[in-house]
Amino acid sequence: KHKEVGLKKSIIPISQLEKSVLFSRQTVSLSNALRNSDSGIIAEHKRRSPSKSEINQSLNVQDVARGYEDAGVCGMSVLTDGKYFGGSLDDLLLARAAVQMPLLRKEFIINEYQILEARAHGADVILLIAAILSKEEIKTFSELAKSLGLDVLLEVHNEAELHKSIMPSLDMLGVNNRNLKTFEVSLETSKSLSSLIPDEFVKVSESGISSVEAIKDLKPYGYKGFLIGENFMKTDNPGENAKKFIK
Ligand code: IGP
Repeated sequence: KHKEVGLKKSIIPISQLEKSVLFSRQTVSLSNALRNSDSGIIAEHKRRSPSKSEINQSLNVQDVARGYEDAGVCGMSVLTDGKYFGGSLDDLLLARAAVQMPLLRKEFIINEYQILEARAHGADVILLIAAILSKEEIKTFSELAKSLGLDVLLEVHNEAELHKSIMPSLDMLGVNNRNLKTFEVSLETSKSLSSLIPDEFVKVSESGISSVEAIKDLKPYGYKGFLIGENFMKTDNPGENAKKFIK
């Protein structure tokens, strides 16, 4: 049944999304997995990006997903944006069919429909990006996600975005180390914002993490999650690479 959903490129009516098999599947919490993990790795499937163009076009998303799960990561992030990252909702469906671990729909979410769509394509988590949303949107979208059993990861780049965003309907706060305007990465961003994030949220450091040392460096700042894409995906075997980050 979910095959139909994935293959249909036109907009699927909400009533259809809600009837899909995956829509009523029991979700798995990424924030809980991170709380109970020492490694805290969230591994991403990313074929290309605006900052790097080609990363890896030759891998099969289901092989990547199985490799990550076998390595013991806490969850997987699947880019569904086509324009900038070469991903699709089919990638999410395929990953869902291959693994049990929590899956994050990595997308520029700007409306409620995309959240229902995420649920119907097997996501457990959505990403909300503070830089492109108002406080009211963050509230409406995160509350909808919670009502659907999804975890919410809210992404910030600076203090102003963090202040705007903190609210009880979020599970995880992600600090993106990549400056979206210059594409420069600095782990200092995670370090400087960490003390401003209340303890009830799971802290996630995103982007530009390329070594076990970087993670060791970030842990004392309270980070429990580490989102890694390029470093894993640029190799022939992302799962093998992820293993090196997990004890
Ligand atoms: C992964 P990296 O540097 O390990 O490939 O980064 C992830 O953090 C990055 O892809 C990302 C992203 C985003 C992509 C973070 N926030 C928002 C698209 C949209």
